[in-house]
Amino acid sequence: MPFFDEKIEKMPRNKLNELKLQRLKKIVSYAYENVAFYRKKFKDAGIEPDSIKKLEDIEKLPFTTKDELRQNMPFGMLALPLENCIELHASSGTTGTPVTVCYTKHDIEIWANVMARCLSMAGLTKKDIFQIPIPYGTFTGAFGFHYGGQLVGAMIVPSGKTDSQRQIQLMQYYRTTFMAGIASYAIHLGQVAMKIGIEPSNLNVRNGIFGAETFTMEMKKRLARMWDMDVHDIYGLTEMCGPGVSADCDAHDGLHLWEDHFLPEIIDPKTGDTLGKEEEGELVLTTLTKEGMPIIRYRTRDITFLYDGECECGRTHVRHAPIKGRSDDMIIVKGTNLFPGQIEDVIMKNEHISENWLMIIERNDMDEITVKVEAKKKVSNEEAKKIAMDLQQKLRIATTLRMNVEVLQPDSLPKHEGKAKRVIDKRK
Ligand code: DLL
Repeated sequence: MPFFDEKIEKMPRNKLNELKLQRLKKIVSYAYENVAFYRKKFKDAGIEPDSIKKLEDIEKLPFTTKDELRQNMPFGMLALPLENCIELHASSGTTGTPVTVCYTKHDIEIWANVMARCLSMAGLTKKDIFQIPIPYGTFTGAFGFHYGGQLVGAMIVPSGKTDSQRQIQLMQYYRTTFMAGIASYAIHLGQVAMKIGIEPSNLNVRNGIFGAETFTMEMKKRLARMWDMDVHDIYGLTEMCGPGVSADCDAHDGLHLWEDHFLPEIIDPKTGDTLGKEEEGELVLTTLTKEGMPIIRYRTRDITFLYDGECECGRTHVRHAPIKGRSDDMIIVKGTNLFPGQIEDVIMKNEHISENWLMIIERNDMDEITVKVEAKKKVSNEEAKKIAMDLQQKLRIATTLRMNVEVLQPDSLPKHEGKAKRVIDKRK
């Protein structure tokens, strides 16, 4: 494999734990000494950096939340004078003030390194023509794939924000073999290709790596079929670096999380208590090597679980299940917890329905959910009714909730070029 750091990726567990502890001690002292926010927070909690003697001592440290980062934006969380940073990126800000992260040269090098690991684990080589149809901007997506792809040595096609039809033309022209991006956008691209008479599976793309939003197993299968390609899942967030925290190998059995740079924990989102292996909860991450903006015990809000055990690829870094959703995406309807992914799973299993869907929740006398889907082909009222009844029944079995289902004609719902918005909660 062209970019495979065997010494790190297959490091025996005891060695990896030693390295993590050594780095944890260092980053906690570094944050304490250089970031006023952490100094105050640790002092308020009665913690000194040398309270960290073993890995479990991390539980003594307070969490960092997105709101706290926001209160200190844009540059209040830096551990170094701004002149030491060479680039910034920001979260999309869909839920409030964007979180800005500043990178030193070293931070960018580490980001490129973990991205290169993810990409080559997914099969990228220097022989690939690697198209990146993600806007290049403050969003971390495009630059992360770009830096990692460069390190692997692939030929990058930085197609960025180019319109969808042209993305397909570029794929045809350059004979793109590998693409990155957001899963729902890759589906959209496939549909655009078909509209202009090109079967996506007849293009040269044989591998894709997607993330930035929850995408279910059924969505992965659809993407794989549509493009006749292998589909990999990549996870990350601006606060850590961007994409590159974890990705799945060819075993497709969970995502390997690069523990030499990010320390994961799973907590109960309600109580903050640490949970054990294979217990589902909120992922909490600590940066172990960040210079510009170290973050200690960051509450990601992403729901997953961790599991050990040897992976057939030989990598030793812990795996996590695909992200189930965000704890703040979890909707409570009629007292039942519901994740949009549960709906998507049912919808994707229905071969008459396209990948674009929308859920609207209203409160009349009671909570009422309406799921709107698009038929793949034009349908009569009779056919639409039949599909709707079938979906309604399956959604009820999967979620225990009764939902209204509307089957619309193709292309009726809004399209998304970035992260898809699936839920409109009118009760708020
Ligand atoms: O979305 C980074 C990224 C770009 C990852 C491209 C992968 C590919 P943010 O905009 O800060 O960064 O959003 C981070 O997106 O906390 C998750 O809720 C969600 N997310 C990211 N990757 C996945 C994934 C980028 N593979 C937030 N599966 C995270 C599910 C994901 N959700």
